[in-house]
This record gives sequence, C-alpha cells and structure tokens, in this order.
Amino acid sequence: MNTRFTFCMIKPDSFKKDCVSDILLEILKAGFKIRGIKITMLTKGKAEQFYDIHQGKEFFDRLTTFISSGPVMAMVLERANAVETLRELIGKTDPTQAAEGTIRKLYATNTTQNAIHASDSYENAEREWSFFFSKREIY
Ligand code: FUP
Repeated sequence: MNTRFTFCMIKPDSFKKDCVSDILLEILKAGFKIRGIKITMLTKGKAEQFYDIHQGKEFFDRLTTFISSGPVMAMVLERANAVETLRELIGKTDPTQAAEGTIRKLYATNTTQNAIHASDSYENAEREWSFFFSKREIY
C-alpha cells in the first residue's frame, strides 16, 4: 500500500460559489503535489456509480442529483500521509461540525453541498482515481 497518494473531488457548489481556486490554494499550502487533475461533469448514472457505497441511504438521490448538477474537479494528490492529512484538512461532513480553518468550515453550505470529497482510505482513493483517470493521465 502506498500512503503517499490520495484522491479528491471539488464539488459543484464550489464552482457555483467561485471558490475552487481558494480550495486549491489550501491544498497546495498543505504541501500536496498535484499528480492528476481534470474538470468534468458527471451524469446522474456516473454519480450513482461513484457513490455506489451509499446506495439505499436516504440522502443518495439528493447527493447524486447534486453531484451531477455542475462541474467537478477531480485530483490525484501526493504527500506524506496523504489520506489522513487531506481528511483532516477538509473537515467533518457536516460543516457546522467541522473544525475552524478546515475547507468545509470555510466553504461548505450544508452536509450535501459540502465543497469537496476526499477518499477515506488508500484502497478507496485508488478505486476513485481510476474512475476519473487513465494511467497515462497521472504523472
Ligand atoms: P465524507 O466522507 O465526509 O464525505 O462523508 P460520507 O462518506 O459519510 O458521505 C459522503 C457524501 O454523502 C457527503 F460528502 C455528502 C453526502 N451526505 C449527505 O448528503 N447527507 C448525509 O447525511 C451524509 C452524507
């Protein structure tokens, strides 16, 4: 297992609020190197596939409708202890519970429109970046 890599996705609410570059800056200031990056838009079906693990939960339709409502920025990031460091930097799912200075505290609107996704394990990071990137698109 390689703990130096993780995956994140800046969500449509950040594009709407025009804070994508602010979020990117937070990530870079934390010492992450960008190894893959793209802006794309997911269809509802693709969003359902990406969040497959949440099928059947009460928020599933709300979440996948939101994620497919606008652009997302997908990234492969490198740093020591990448998964844990990025999870700490983004903060808790619900922005009202997120610590001061975290990305979700600063930029999220609510528990669904919460600015950014970051993988919670290396295994999930690998699955999630493979969803967006071919091998040749990761440096
Ligand atoms: P996180 O790992 O912090 O992104 O949170 P989860 O894996 O628990 O949830 C994934 C996504 O589902 C969240 F980012 C937003 C959405 N969600 C809701 O919309 N409502 C909820 O009550 C919980 C999660």
